[in-house]
Parts: sequence; structure tokens; C-alpha cells
Amino acid sequence: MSRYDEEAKYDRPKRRTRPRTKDRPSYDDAVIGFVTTRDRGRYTCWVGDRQVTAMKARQLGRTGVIVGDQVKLDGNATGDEGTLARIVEVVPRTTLLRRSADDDDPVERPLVANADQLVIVVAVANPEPRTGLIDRFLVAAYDAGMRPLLCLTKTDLADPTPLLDIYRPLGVESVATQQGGDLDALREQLDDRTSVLVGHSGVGKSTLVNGLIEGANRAIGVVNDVTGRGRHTSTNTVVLRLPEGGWIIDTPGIRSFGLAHVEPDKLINAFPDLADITVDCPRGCTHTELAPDCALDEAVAAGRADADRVTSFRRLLASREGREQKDAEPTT
Ligand SMILES: Nc1nc2c(ncn2[C@@H]2O[C@H](COP(=O)(O)OP(=O)(O)OP(=O)(O)O)[C@@H](O)[C@H]2O)c(=O)[nH]1
Ligand SMILES: [Mg+2]
Repeated sequence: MSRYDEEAKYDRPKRRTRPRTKDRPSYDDAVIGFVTTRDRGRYTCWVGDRQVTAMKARQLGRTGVIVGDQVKLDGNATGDEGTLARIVEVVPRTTLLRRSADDDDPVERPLVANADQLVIVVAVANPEPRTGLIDRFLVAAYDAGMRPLLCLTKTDLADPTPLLDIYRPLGVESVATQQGGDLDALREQLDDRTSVLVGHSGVGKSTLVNGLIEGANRAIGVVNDVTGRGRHTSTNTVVLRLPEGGWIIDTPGIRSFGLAHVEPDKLINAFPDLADITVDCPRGCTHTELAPDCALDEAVAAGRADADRVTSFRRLLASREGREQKDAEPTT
């Protein structure tokens, strides 16, 4: 073959007779896996009762695969020792928990897919609770379309009532727990749901997981007596199957939670009673306490809305804008 022919081969590729996409196999009958954890580019997926190790197929490119995703698997999906399947497609997600950029971390991060409940784990003491972060988690839950559940831990150390009082006007479900205590109330809330545990390091997330699932063996850290800070014991996000049905997802403790991506309108939709009132607001109303002629103020004055509920809702709005960020700041 002459040099000319060699080049011609690349310059003028044979015309394709069919569009490119048709050349790709269709994965309609592919095996579906549920991504339970990720470790350096290797994903562990449940396929029925088998655990399969998989990696992203090249064609997925930059498409992210995260814990909680349902994925189509190609190649060897037997889960046999030494085998590796390929993730060829991510099934559209029903929910997406994500946090946006903040000072420590300039990248917007999708955290968990397809979960239906966000369990906001807060220790009543050691580390001290920070309402700013709780508010931000609530906003993230409403934005993601997840049901929030407040789980107050370490109730052997302090009374949970003051914290519960703060969140009562928002109608957030809550449970109180203590290490070695009865977890039935929590179990009932987790039943048949896919729940993500979030909270500061050291609040007792992994302790809860170990209490709920025999043999879970999640590592437990200690809270520094002097600083009240956890040690960031859990470093990866893991999904575990609950014996009674449902899934629980343990995440590493976090310091802050960016909410720049959240739209105020989406937040108010999580409070249908307030959303009904705000249809009377002026165009472009921000619904904050500074907003002129906000219908929420009129409704409170006329006794048609609960003042505490409106105040609490506005606190969430403010936390979204980062005004409460300080309160949510690091415990590490
Ligand atoms: N007094 C008391 N201590 C608890 C309770 N629950 C957990 N702890 C302690 O709190 C410490 C931290 O618990 P972990 O379960 O590791 O906390 P975590 O939230 O998983 O922390 P990270 O993985 O770092 O995010 C451990 O020393 C636990 O024994 C409780 O109800 N009461
Ligand atoms: Mg942990």
C-alpha cells in the first residue's frame, strides 16, 4: 500500500450505511444493578441477591454514576470471583440529593440517587447541635423531593425537647434515639424506604446503622472531648439492606452543605399550605420577611397562617441563601 493510499484510508472513511447510533447494541434486555458503593472507579452493584463488581463503560464518558443509581450492566454480571461487569447506562433517577459548591469544595456534587428519605442525624449534645446545618439539610431534602426525618441521637446526654420544638412548626417527622436503646420508632420510619443518613461527623450515624443491621460492622469513631469534633470515621457512602425491607445509606460526616442550586419556588412547593397563600403575592415576590406585600404576612395577620410556621419557612429560605452558613460551619 502506497503512502497515498494509507492516508486516503483515514481521510475518506467508508461511508456508513446506517446512522451511528444504530450500530450500538440496544441494552433493553440488560441486567439491572443497584449501585451500593464505589471504590476508586469500581462500583459494587446488587443484582437480585448477587453482588457484582462493575466499571463504567467507555461510552458513558463523563456521565456520573453514584450510589443509589440503577444501572444497566453488560458483560459478565455473574458476580463470580474475579469477574467485572460494565455499566453501559444509568436509568433516569427519581430523586437526586446534591450539594453545590462551597468554600471547601468548588465542585457541585451529586451525592445519592433514587433515595426517598433524608434522615438528618443530629446529636442533642457532643457535638452540639447546629440548627443552621439542620435547616440546610431540610432545604436539600425538599429540593431533592425527599421526605425529611429528624433523628435526634445521644438523648442519654440531653433532653431533645428544645430541638424538637424548633422543628415542630415545619411538621418534620422526628425520632429520638440513644446508643443501646430501642430503635423500633426509627425502624418504623425506615420501613420499605430508601433512606440516607446525613449529619456532622460524630453524631452517631454509623452507630445507628450497626444497631439496625446485625453484622453491618460500620466503623465507629470517637468525638474529641475538648473540641467536640468527630473524627470523620466513615469515608465512603455505603448502601445496606435493612432486614425488615428497605435500604439505608450511611454517608461520611460533612461540615457544610452548599445550596446554591436550590430555587425558592421549589422550596415553597414543599409546603402546599403556604404555596396556596403565595399565589396572591406580587410578581417576583421572594417571600422573605423583607419582601413588600408578601401574602404570607397578610395571612398571618388575618389568622389564616401560623406565624411560627411562616417564620420557620423563612428561616429555611434564608439558610438557602447562605445567611445561616456561619452556624453550619465546620466542626472539624
Ligand atoms: N452518649 C452517646 N454516645 C453515642 C451515641 N451514639 C453514638 N455515640 C458515640 O458517638 C461517637 C461517634 O459515633 P459514630 O457512629 O462513629 O458517628 P458518625 O456520625 O458515623 O461519624 P462519622 O463517620 O465521622 O461521620 C462514638 O464514640 C459513639 O459511641 C448515643 O446515643 N449516646
Ligand atoms: Mg460514620
